[in-house]
Amino acid sequence: MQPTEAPAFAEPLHVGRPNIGSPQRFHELVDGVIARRWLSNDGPLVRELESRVADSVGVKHCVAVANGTIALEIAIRALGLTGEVIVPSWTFVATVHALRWLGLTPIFADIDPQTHCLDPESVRGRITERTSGILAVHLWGRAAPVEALEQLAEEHGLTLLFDASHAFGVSSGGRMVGNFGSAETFSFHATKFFNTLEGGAIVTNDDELAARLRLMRNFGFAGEDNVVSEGTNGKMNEVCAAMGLSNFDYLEDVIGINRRNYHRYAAGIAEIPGLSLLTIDEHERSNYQYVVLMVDQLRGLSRDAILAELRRNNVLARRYFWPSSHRMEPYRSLQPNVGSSLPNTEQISESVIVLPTGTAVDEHDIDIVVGVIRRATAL
Ligand code: T4K
Repeated sequence: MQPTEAPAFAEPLHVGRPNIGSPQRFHELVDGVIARRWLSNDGPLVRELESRVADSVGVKHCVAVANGTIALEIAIRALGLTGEVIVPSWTFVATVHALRWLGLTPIFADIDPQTHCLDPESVRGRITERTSGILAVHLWGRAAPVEALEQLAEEHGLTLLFDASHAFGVSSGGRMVGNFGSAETFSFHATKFFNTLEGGAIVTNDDELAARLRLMRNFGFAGEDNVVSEGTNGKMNEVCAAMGLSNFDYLEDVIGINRRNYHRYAAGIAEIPGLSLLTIDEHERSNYQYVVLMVDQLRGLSRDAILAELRRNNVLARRYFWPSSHRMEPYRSLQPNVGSSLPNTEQISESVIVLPTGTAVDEHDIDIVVGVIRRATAL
């Protein structure tokens, strides 16, 4: 495209444009919140949302919280992790920050380049006497290798926690994500396919752990004047729960649109040499919320040149999660040479572009985006 040419889109096309099920239902629910004057702290809408999430995942307990990061922090604390915890660098930095925030040492393991999730063999090689747990991520909503990680954790007496921020509504081996490890955490941030404005949840089948999580979410209060444990403020408020409930009935519609979008992209991208989409296992349930384009730099294509061309055309694609966490502070300074032991992470982080999808994007938009990409690869 010549610099003088008009962009393909007059308005920006975002990755992470929120899906909003029913504004009318949201307003009705918020009216109820105001009328009741119960705005936060275990309110009726939060409880209803918790039971809907738990039912849909088929898990015993759901503890709704203010965001996905505090979900991780509370879960890590409640599980009593200490010392070193093995984690992928190839994730949103919140996963790693949650460990560091609590004074733990993140130990980076490499990923499988086919799935972008932790490679169990790389995890095995990082286990020491200081390791207390594994924090695995179901990246892009594709389940991590849960069986292999569960086996590894059992073999070495480690706690296994999953950051399932991307994987609400996803299954692995026919079981819903939310049922693996000691606990799993979700993010319901505005940019997730299911959002509560800001929000998140911890799910578990462990009764005692669930009780601890509930206490910690609310400063450790077990009654009006009775603090029985350490705690923080992780509470979800009622307006966030109202957004979640008003979106809940549209979950399958949103997934259907994401699925349609994914296949439209896949068909277009398949015709462009050197490009591919991260595949989705169609035998499992998926939320199709991230469309991840892989650029084969070995064929002389430049990820950043394609991205620049997309952006010039108002397609605000993202380089998630570049640079990888180990190349961000404070990890870059603390472990400056760790990159050499993470070859797949290093390679993948240079080749990914995340494309816009969700209810704000239709098939016509996708054809235009694919056209921009095709032209960019020919430049
Ligand atoms: N673990 C993993 C694996 C995660 O991916 C995340 C969060 C977490 C843990 C932590 O969960 P939370 O504490 O966030 O609940 C975003 C989100 O802030 C973050 O939630 C998400 N992952 C991450 C993948 O992406 P940014 O900085 O890229 O988001 P932002 O605000 O730039 O928005 C992205 C795009 O979406 C923009 O181009 C504009 C559009 N947008 C955004 C918002 C907020 C809208 O159109 N409307 C909006 O309201 O991090």
